[in-house]
Amino acid sequence: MTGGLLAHGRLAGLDEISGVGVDAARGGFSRHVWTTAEFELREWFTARAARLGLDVETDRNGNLWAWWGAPGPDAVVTGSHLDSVPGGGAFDGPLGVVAALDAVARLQASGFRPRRPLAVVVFAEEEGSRFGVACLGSRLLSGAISGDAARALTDADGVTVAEAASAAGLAPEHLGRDDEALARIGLFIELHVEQGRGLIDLGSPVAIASSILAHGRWRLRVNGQGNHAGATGMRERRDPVVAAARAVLAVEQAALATEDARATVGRMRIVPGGTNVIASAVDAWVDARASSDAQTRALVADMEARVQEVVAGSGCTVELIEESWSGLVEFDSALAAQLVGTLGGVPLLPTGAGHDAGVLSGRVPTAMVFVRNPTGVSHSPEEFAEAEDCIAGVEALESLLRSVL
Ligand code: HGY
Ligand code: MN
Ligand code: MN
Repeated sequence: MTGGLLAHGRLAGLDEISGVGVDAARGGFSRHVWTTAEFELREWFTARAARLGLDVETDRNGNLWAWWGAPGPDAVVTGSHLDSVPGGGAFDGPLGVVAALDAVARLQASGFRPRRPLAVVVFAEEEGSRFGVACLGSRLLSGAISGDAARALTDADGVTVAEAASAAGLAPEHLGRDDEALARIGLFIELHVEQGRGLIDLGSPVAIASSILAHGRWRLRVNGQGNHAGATGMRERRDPVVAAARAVLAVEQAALATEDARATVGRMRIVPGGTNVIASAVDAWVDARASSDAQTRALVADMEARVQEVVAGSGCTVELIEESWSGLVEFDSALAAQLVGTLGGVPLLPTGAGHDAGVLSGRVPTAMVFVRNPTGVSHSPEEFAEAEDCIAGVEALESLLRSVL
């Protein structure tokens, strides 16, 4: 049976989508919400689910639901996301969707009859790679972001969420908290590739999640004086790129000074961006995480103070703008213990990565299953999980679903 899930040494579903959203320039995959690649993934999911006899619907926030049985209430929901970071790996998101479909296929093949409805879900814009706010679909669904705030978000080309949602066939005025859809969820279980080295030495291909670091995204807007690269002496400049470079080092220093903290500048925009132009402004996005809400807030305050100092020293000004916030998540410990028991005592594991399961954990019973990542690398084309471990993940998910359905 397990062999039937494999194609070319990986789960067949991952194999089927391996040509979608390939990013020749960056390597890996770029599959951003409501782009050609992501529409193709939605079609693939719909066809795959239909082959299992599931009824697929799109909710008003662009999340996909494939139902086995009449929709909710008290449904068991499993799934993840299909979008990616720019140049991302094959497993972050899709593994949870493919594993969910495979687990349903196995339950069906065994003649299992669920007593509760089951849905496989695909959340929209989990990475926030297009509009900047991670887990946008689950945040909208649960009310963690308002429809108004979401509609106004823009992508790198200035397209708003409202415009993109409309082009995708949604009614943008209906984006927002969806109590009806939320009320159908009795339990959400998200399977995900591990995004660190936490499982490598634990002797188990799978683990159950215990917690997620508090984290958020901030934008540093550094303003200087646009000018001519040849005609402006080195001591006459107020160059925001130089100031931003110093700010990046200050961000690193702040994170190094906080226990178990992480801070990353992974994206910058230079305005206007010309080789012979001293820039007038720079946007630098900071992803900061730490082990409690208070520590993360303190990290950001320390970072801001350090950044202000070095930017002022460069003759520029800086503004810190919070773009999203996700408080510490501690998954329901009784539920986690129950699932650990069902799987025969697998490890409990914290993570530094955010997930739709984290967003939903404040509203519905939620748990996560992690599949071992032999290198710990993620958000990179090198992200990997062994086929046997992915199969073990499917089997674990099947057992968990069987135990709660
Ligand atoms: O950014 C995160 O932690 C997640 O992978 N979206
Ligand atoms: Mn990710
Ligand atoms: Mn993910």
